[in-house]
Amino acid sequence: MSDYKRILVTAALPYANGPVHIGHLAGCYLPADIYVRYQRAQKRDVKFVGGSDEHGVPITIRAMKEGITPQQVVDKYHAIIKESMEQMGISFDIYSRTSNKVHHETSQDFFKNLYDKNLFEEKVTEQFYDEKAKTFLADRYITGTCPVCANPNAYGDQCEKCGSSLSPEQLINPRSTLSDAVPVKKETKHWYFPLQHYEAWLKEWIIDGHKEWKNNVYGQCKSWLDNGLQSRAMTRDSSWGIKVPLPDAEGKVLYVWFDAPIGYISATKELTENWADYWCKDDTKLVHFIGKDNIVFHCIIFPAMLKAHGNFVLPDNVPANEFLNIEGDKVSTSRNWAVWVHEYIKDFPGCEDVLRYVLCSNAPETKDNDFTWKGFQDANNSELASIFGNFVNRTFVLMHKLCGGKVPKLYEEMMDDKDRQIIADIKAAKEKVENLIEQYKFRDALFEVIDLSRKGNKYMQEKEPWIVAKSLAENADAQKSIDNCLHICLQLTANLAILINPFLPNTAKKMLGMMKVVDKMLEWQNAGSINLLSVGYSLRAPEILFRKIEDSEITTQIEKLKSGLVKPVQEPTSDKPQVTSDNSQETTEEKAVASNVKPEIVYDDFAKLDLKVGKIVAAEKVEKADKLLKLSVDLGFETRTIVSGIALHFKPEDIVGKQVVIVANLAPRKMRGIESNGMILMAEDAGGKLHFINPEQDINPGAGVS
Ligand code: B3M
Ligand code: ZN
Repeated sequence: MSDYKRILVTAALPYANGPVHIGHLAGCYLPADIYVRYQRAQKRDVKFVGGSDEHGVPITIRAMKEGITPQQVVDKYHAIIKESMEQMGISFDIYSRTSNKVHHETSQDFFKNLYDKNLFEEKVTEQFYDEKAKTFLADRYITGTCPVCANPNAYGDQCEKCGSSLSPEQLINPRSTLSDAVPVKKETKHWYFPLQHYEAWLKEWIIDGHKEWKNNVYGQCKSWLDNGLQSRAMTRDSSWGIKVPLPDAEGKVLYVWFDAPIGYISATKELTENWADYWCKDDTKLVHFIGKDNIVFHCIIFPAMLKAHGNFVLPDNVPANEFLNIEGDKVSTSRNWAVWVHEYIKDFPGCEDVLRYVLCSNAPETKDNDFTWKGFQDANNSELASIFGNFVNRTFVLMHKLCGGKVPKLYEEMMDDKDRQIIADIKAAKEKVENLIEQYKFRDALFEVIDLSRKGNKYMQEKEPWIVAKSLAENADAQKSIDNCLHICLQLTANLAILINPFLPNTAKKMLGMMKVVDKMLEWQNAGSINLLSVGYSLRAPEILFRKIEDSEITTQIEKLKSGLVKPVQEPTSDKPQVTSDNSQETTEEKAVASNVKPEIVYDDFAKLDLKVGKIVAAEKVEKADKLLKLSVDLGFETRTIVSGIALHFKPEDIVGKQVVIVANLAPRKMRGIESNGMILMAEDAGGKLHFINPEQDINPGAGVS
């Protein structure tokens, strides 16, 4: 660390297409937060940046599913995610979002920089196009059979079953995930970043230069590099995203994986005017915390981009975690097999640190790991509460009972080997925890903290001050022995507060309250000292640090999980975008609530409707029919006759000139001898009054509605 002047920590930007679950926390947010809190306690110059990833296919798919705009999707989920992060104590210095102006500009400048240096290859290729949905099918909009493992649901960019990285052309029997249509090939131009030009440099930088990276990270990089790199398109055909800043790039946006990591730079710009110190000076230590599915982007593609740009530092480390499974099964947001953070906070108020503890002590640091509710309960009841909490509580209770509620004196001349050993243990714990955190081994580091409290319990058990107290009358040294034990236990408690602080900040805060000391005590340099609490200082009554978690609470959670009742704010979404429509998490209860909704249809059903904007150019009453009006509707390419049952609501002369939405491909139907060719869409308000559905402002008749 000594070679660095400042540390910049990033945590992957979650897609703002759904709430966060505990797998996200365990994967990168919690380890990043622990690291940052520790660095802050070391009084090092550290900044922690993050934010929502608001572009790309995951967002547009979510918008389609919820029937809202991509902007509405990101506004909604950004707010939810940000709140969950705050509640869990993930202490970002800034939690930004990639829809911000500064980010659009920063990404476009970055692109222009590479473009002006002639680093992109401009290629016109044939890409899959969905003629029904009238759109190119990038990445996850296309599925088919994996050529490697025959998984029938591989995506256009990756097979999630065997992990192969794919291009859409490689898929056997490709299908559009939008309409299920068989896509056709159509020409389109894109800008490709020739990763192969950076292969030799990447090998030198990672394979030779970063042997200290975690095995899972180093191994994945090596296998990518051994397989050889290829040019990768850095633009997409889409209407949602950052516009390609070139004159001939209508309808093209930056590839989400081009802009998202630049989001770290934009967020730093927003955070501080000294952002360039963090990004451009060699004595910055840049650390990216991510989940394993993001390794290639952070270790290969983004560094190659940074290298190509030339002005930026490269990551010193990318400590990626593996995945956290739930009750033995892979997290699946579409099946709602997940523990949602905002749900947890509601169900276990005040127990944020317990979740932090469980996720860290069981973190998937080297391999996938399993979260079980039973394990959660055990970790709380038999580690946190009965080891750590118990030690602190006993120390306080005995100090009040046997030492008058004040920090007793330490009689050095009476110290024995046990006293000296526990003091040595305190000093050793500091070193161990510190080394482990610096090596991103948070699990082991946390174990050392708990282990120190375990040693505290053992020490107290051996010293038995409550037994010694019985001999106070006949033994002149009894009080001194009690005082020594409790003096040491109190100093140990103060040390525990410092050591636990990066992991369980709320607990550390509570402990400060009990000891009546200020935040400053938590500075890391204070750890290892046994002079943290002054003799004679009176302390508060103990507070219970960890309440017991009851069996019934666990049963409830397991039932919730199994019955799919743990419902995120909307239909859950995937961190890895799921493109198939999947409503399996909808429970009977929810169906009943939504019973005024017609039975579900698939996109194909919807795609059969041809909805168009029309303009009413003439209207008259139909003879002998109170309710009917005969309308002439201009559709741009033709004028239609449509008979509509709206005569009780509108006068013919009032509606001429109005724009309406019609179903243009409804089979003709005769009413009162007049052939009606279509149907006008109307909304009915609570009072039964009808309203036209029309565009916000007049547009050309014939415009499609979808
Ligand atoms: N949003 C992918 C993910 O959530 C992506 C991370 C971006 S980090 C720059 O898996
Ligand atoms: Zn496969």
